[in-house]
Amino acid sequence: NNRRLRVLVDMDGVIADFEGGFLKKFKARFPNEPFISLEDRRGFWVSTQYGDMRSDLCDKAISIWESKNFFMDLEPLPGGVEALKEMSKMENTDVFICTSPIKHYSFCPYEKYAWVEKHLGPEFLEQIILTRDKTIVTGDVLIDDKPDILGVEPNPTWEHVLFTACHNKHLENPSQRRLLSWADDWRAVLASKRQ
Ligand code: BVP
Repeated sequence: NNRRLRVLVDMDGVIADFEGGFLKKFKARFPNEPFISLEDRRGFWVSTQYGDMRSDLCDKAISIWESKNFFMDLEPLPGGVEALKEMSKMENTDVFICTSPIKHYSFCPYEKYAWVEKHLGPEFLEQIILTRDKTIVTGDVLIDDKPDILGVEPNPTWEHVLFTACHNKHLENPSQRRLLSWADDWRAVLASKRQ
């Protein structure tokens, strides 16, 4: 089998710490408001869980990631940058960062490019796919922390491997493979797709 392997890797929650960055900036900007600890996070949408706690907290949460420097300031998640650099050097392997920007476009798309250049290097700018619909992107595997990845294509080419995050760790779906972190065996996941 001499076909190249195409790996799609999500950004927020997989290589960049969206949840940690959000909580830190939410507490700093709204020190007198209640917040949800990472331990208590449930559901992919932060805004939904904050809105369920108190309706006005939905817009307050959204204001955090719509602010300048939110995406730029996200810390890399442990091992993510190293894993992407290593897989990009593997033979017959193409790695793309596949990430959905928010619709408030003033800062997010620019800062995602700047983050990749800063943490992965300028050569990785060639590998960025910004899309709100990941189902139309072809690949062998998509490593993503969002449990349900839907779009216009009912049968995406990729296998979605769920990357464990605070909001999805309690979900049980035997038909979905997981990577528990970048310390987990991502090399075996790639190897399984080369068969
Ligand atoms: O740009 C990120 C943050 C944003 O959605 C995008 C998710 O991209 P992927 O990780 O799927 O590539 N986002 C937005 C909201 C609420 C919007 Br209203 C949210 O609660 N969580 C979240 O991640």
